[in-house]
Amino acid sequence: MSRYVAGDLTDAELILDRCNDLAGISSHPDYLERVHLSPQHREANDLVARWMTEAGLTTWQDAAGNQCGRLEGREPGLPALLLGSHIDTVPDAGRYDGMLGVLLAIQVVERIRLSGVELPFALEVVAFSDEEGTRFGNALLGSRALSGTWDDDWWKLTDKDGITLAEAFQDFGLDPARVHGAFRRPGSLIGYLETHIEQGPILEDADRRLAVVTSIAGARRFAVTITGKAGHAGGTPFDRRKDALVGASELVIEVERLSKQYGVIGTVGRLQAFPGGINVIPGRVEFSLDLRGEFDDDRDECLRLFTKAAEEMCARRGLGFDATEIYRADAVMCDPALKDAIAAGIAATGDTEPLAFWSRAGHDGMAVVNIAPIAMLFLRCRGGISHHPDEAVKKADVAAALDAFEAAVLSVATSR
Ligand code: HGY
Ligand code: MN
Ligand code: MN
Repeated sequence: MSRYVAGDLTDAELILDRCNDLAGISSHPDYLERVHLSPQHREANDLVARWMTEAGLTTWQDAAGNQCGRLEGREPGLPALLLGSHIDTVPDAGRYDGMLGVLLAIQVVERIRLSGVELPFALEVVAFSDEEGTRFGNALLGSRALSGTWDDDWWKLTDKDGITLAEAFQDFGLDPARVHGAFRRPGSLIGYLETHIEQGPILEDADRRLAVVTSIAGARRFAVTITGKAGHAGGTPFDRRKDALVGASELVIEVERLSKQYGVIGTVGRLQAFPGGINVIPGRVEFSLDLRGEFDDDRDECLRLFTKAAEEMCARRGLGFDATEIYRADAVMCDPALKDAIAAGIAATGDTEPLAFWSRAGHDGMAVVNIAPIAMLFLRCRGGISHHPDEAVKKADVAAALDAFEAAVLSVATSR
């Protein structure tokens, strides 16, 4: 079923070289950042489209800026098995988060095309345009358009320069009024498979290459504001201060404490004190809250307790508290039959009892699940490091993931 020959690393080398090519497309000269609807997004889409064409796919960019490609099955017009991942990044990103899954999917489609196998479905590859939500705070914008869960309220979202999502769409050459054209009606896709680095240490700690993903954590993101009163850092006695930063600091510690107590994962990734003078008591603090968990109930209970703690702290310190939700994607289960195909794929590389665990990271499958069953293949990344330039993978693991993913696709075909 698989052409896997230990040491057959040529395809893996090509994928890693292409990850390096994409890593060179950044809005910053000294670190990798490529955000939704940016000139760098355009350049990356064009490069991925070229690779898709070379692999024998017909290509198009959909109405939401996702770069797509298609290889027909044994007859034209069949529903498709969708493969892919995302090509946008976080700030100062690694070069494999998302990109590896897109390039590996292209390589699998080319392998199957060259093998002459005629599948009972078409194969499509998608490079989703905005899984991270780096530019506008809300995430999964490309996959939510594709899966018909777009909300027109998002058009007024703004980036750090005050550009709205609608303006960014138009600047990119897209028509906001046509975004719903990206919607893939149910029935046009038989499923979605994504390969992604684990972005955690479980595989490396277990000395395994690959794993089956059982579910994807549900996440909620908030913009939190603590308001106090700016004042003189010298003349203001402590019993008369309304120090927004000291109050916010209590809450940052509380996020970690509640997370550990409830087995969820809370992170404050961004915090800014205003007015920001070295000799001025901060009158306002804005910080982000990312709260996620395997089970939505645990996450939401943690959120309730965080809010309660915030209100109690603010009453005690004479501060104000506001939390605005900017993103929500609830936990999703992977499809049992597609999980079996992923496990069969991993077995084709010799691992007949693969690890299976939930993804602590979010993925586009959280949106695609609205129109098709989903499954994911994880591969090991060094030290579990991700969302950092030290993100790294082994060539042999990429070779194994490529073979497992190819075998998983073929397994879907034989089970239909
Ligand atoms: O935040 C996440 O888990 C994903 O990397 N966007
Ligand atoms: Mn990521
Ligand atoms: Mn990712």
